[in-house]
Amino acid sequence: MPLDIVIGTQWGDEGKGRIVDLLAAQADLVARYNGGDNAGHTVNVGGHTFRLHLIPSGIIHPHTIGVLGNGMVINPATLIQEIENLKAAGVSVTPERLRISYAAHLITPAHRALDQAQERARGSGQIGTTGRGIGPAYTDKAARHGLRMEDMLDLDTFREKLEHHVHTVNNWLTRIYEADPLDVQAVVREYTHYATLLQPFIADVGKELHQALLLGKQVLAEGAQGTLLDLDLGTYPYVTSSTPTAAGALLGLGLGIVPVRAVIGVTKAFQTRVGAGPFPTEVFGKTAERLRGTGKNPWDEFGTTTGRPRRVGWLDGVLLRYAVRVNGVTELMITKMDILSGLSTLRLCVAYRYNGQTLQDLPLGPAHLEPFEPIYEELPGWMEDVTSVRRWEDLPTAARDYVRRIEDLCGVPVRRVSVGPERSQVVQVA
Ligand code: 2SA
Ligand code: GDP
Ligand code: MG
Repeated sequence: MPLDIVIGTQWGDEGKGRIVDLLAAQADLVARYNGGDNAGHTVNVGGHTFRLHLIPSGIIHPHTIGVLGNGMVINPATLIQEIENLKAAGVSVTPERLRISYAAHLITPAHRALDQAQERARGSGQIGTTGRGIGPAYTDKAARHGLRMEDMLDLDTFREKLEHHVHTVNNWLTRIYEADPLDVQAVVREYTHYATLLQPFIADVGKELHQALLLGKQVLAEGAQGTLLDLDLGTYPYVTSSTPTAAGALLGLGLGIVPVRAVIGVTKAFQTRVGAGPFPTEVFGKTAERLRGTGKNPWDEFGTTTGRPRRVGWLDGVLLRYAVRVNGVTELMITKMDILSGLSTLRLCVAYRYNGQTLQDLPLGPAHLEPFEPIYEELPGWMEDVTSVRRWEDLPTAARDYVRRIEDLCGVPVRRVSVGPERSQVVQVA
């Protein structure tokens, strides 16, 4: 029963989309299990750039089936647009190829308005959410008055539930946040239209995935965001509202504790974060500009969903070890090695200093990182352009040493490194 789980080991945007695309060549089903259209997963194939927010990146391979699990929160407007965009790019997305859990929750314009109003109200304490309604949709789920995909199957009760939901949120928006109310009937009309389009896709995906695994099919679970944004295990409260870590895959797909073959951790060769919250290895000035890029290249460090510039810094080995542990990572994939070309010296955080002590590990998880000062190891960089390298032995020695040092630091092998955004720009580690 081969189930592989791909997760981000940092604060998201590690390049999970491109790695899932790579691994999906061998998968039968590719399944997203958490988050919603806050995610932005980019895949480049033959010069075409796909930016996926909800549909698993594996869908680009014509032989796969894409699954949206019960752990997700789905904005139907984004989903329908994404289906259309994929179709226009020649990727067929039919109800046979895309299966959506009946138990996934819906995001409405009311959730989005509330997310944005709540962020405004936080003032200087903003989380820096994507404004996509993620937090409010998961709040409704936990409060047990959320709307689920299955509600779309009975239009009469769906309309009633929607009316009640938008009325309730309108009350909060106007009374608590002094924001404008939404037009209830406009939302109801819009969402009943979406329901008629999406009904054929709704399924018991947990059952289907279970059956597929029993038949020996290969399932690839695709995490969104990253370990340090996990609601329980991340830099709380500067986190998202879902479970991006590997354990979220089983629950978020409706699977039991089935055997997992590999937990593949995707790690960017440096650190990035979008939104507020602690970031011990953050850098500013020229180095930051160098790592971030200017926005001219599509792979520069700007949000795939919101376009926000990402904060950047050196790779944090302490947080990476933590991510390896809490996910049960069995192997790593390092992305964006090409971005480090041309830096004469690289810094790698191997421990923290706190109160005069050297810490190899986090005493109480990653929520309170502010007082920790990174202890860096300096490694020689490399000047060569590596974007056309395809064999391990052709990478500069300094690049290979950097990868080996990361393996030493976290105790798991690095299987592949990527040297550019295109599907083919990958090197198998010997
Ligand atoms: P939210 O909207 O409630 O999930 O925001 C809470 C925190 O989670 C962060 N978050 C993300 N971080 C990195 N990448 C994400 N996806 C997009 C991308 C982000 C974008 O691929 O670039 O376009 O800005 C993502 N989604 C959520 C968010 O920044 C908050 O810190
Ligand atoms: P995800 O959310 O983890 O899927 O990552 P994003 O798609 O948000 O951000 C990763 C960005 O880096 C995308 O623009 C990718 O096309 C790009 N990318 C991925 N791997 C590489 C790489 O090895 N080199 C370069 N230059 N870009 C890469
Ligand atoms: Mg992303």
